[in-house]
Amino acid sequence: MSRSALITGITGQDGAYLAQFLLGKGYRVSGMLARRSSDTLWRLNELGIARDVTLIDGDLVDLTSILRALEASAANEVYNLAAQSFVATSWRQPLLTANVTGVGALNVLEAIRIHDRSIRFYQASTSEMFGLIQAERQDEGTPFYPRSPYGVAKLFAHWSTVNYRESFGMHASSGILFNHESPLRGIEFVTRKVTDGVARIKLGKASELRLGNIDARRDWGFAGDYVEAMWLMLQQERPDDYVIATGVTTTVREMCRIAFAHVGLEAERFVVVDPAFLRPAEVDVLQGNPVKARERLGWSARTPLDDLIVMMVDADMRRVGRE
Ligand code: NAP
Ligand code: G4F
Repeated sequence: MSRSALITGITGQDGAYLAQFLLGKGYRVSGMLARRSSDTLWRLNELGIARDVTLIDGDLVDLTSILRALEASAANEVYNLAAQSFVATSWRQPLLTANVTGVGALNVLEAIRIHDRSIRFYQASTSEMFGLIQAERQDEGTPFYPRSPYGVAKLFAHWSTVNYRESFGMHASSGILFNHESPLRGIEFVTRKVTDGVARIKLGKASELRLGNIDARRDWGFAGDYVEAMWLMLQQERPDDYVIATGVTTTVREMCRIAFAHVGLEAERFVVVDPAFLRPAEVDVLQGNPVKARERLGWSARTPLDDLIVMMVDADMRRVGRE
């Protein structure tokens, strides 16, 4: 019997890669499409899969639209990737973030509980929940301490997932994913902002790159590797929570150096620290411990940061060159 998956957030970075991955496994793939006025299909088009997926109108804050999407897709697996996912925006739109990123996940869980409890559920949890870190390397047992409205909303969604697993016996798993990037990353996130900026400077279309806290450290991996871990979680006999990370932490400053060096430039000559990009509260450092994922799922990150950044700079050189 062919398997069917519903992805909320299919037009986002992870949604596009996950859709491609599941199509490759022979799934029928449906995705929830929130009403937007501009072109949100660019990632699916770039991967060449826009025509291979079924798009269903719906919004995470509208429970009835999720119920309709479950019905229309006949999904056996639901991946809840939709969110207001940009941390900086969450201070400017805290209530929207709480509604979409937090309560939205509960809406999906409720829809599954009402429609068919045997549907397997994946929640896109995040290392932002660790925030002000309580252990040098964060694993599934590390206490949470979110530092943004986004982190708080994700923690609500995370515990809702655990609660529905324990209350209703649902196969609900939570992937605590550390930062993952790709050429399909949104331009507002720091890696893509840097690789796009490098391309513009190299091609003479910009003269500087303004950033915020370049001493922040992140555990960066490749999104294409991480979507496999999502799928693996739903193939396990029992639902559970897993940290997905590389285990390596790097400063924004060093990431910039890698990106500029790839096109023969020195980052220090072009990066300008601009207080406008500092956050009201910062997550200074994240470094995951993905041992459980390696041992139970057989998953580990495959793409080193240098390769990832080179892939992103090359993609942005092509894009900016075409403009
Ligand atoms: P992304 O590129 O920002 O994608 C977010 C998706 O959510 C988009 O498809 C967006 O649709 C959709 N969306 C936003 N509001 C919605 C609403 N009200 N109803 C329905 N859909 C809505 O995020 P991503 O990087 O792919 O991340 C995927 C998920 O993993 C997110 O939940 C994120 O918080 C979480 N996460 C990401 C990372 C990471 O490093 N990337 C790490 C940990 C966790 P439009 O395209 O129409 O805006
Ligand atoms: O790329 P960022 O915006 O990602 P952030 O805040 O870590 O959040 C991302 O990863 C989370 C997983 O931990 C996801 F849950 C979340 O949805 C999102 O995908 O910022 C990374 C770091 C921060 O410390 C930020 O302060 O880079 C620093 N930074 C310095 N200058 C900047 C900038 N970030 C952005 N976006 N823009 C800057 O100019």
